[in-house]
Amino acid sequence: MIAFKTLYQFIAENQADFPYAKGDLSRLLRDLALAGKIISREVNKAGITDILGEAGSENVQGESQKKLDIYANEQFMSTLLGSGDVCVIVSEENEEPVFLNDERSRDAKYIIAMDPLDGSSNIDVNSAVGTIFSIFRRQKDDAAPTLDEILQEGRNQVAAGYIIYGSSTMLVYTTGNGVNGFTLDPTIGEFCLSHPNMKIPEDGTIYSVNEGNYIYFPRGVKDYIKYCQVYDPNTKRPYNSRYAGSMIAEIHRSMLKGGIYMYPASWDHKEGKIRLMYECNPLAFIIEQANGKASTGKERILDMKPTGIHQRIPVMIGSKNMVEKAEELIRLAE
Ligand code: AHM
Ligand code: MG
Repeated sequence: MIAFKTLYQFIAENQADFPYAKGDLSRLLRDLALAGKIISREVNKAGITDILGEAGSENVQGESQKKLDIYANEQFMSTLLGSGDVCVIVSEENEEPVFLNDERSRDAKYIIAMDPLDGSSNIDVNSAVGTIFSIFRRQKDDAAPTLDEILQEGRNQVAAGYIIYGSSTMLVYTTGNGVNGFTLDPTIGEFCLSHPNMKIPEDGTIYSVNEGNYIYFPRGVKDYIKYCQVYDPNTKRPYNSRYAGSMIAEIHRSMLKGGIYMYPASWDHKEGKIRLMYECNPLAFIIEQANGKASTGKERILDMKPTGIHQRIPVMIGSKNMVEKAEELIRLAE
């Protein structure tokens, strides 16, 4: 008999990671995993069901169709707000924060920022997509959290994770005590511990950036891309270029093989494209917990005070030595 550990067993065994929580954070992680399983099911059958299609359009039965990113958002919203543990959710799909609006809100301790389905345009071409989540714990007990309490620095996160819906579905998360990865076994419907104590290699040979935008990038970013392409056997250059257009796929590959993912600022995206609160912060927390580095090219992502819930920033995330080299060339170009 092969021994394995399910996510639920793992969470129960590691309660000591969050002494302040009385089972509520464990419950929250289990709720996220449950919603993830439902999304995984829908993503897997996306090509053959009516759910694939433009939001607002109608299927042949006259029922309105939903795109999977809207479906995923509704699934996470109802699971998380239904639990009573979450007082507010910031989502890529909602312009404003969504509050728990009933008598349980006073006891709901958690603030969640999430991208329910990142890279969702990849669904249409059967490539990997992902869910990203960031969890903060409320510091105050009074009524609903203010915007200022929602706009916390990423270093205050108590947990963060991503779920990748790829050739298999995996959930990777941290509570600030290392990173662990769980693969969904569809035959038993459980996430099972498959990647304990994940560490990203210090160095890598893969860089991921939308090189079609090269002309628009600042000098230092161009210098780093050129650095990646120079012949130097001592540093295993030129590096390989891989870009799926789905951040979770790039970050997950970097976690396993080493690499750097970049979405820099450019002429047409002055602030960059990737959102601080629900895309960069959780991935930065995970990458740092795995010994990697997450930067804007100039500063540590987890130290940034968000100025708005949908704020965008330039990002460089991945193997420590690769990110540091990129930062060095950006500094030199100034
Ligand atoms: P989204 O949140 O609208 O899906 O955008 C985020 C995605 C990332 O997953 C991916 O790395 C990037 O956008 C791709 O953008 P581009 O097509 O500009 O390279
Ligand atoms: Mg996104």
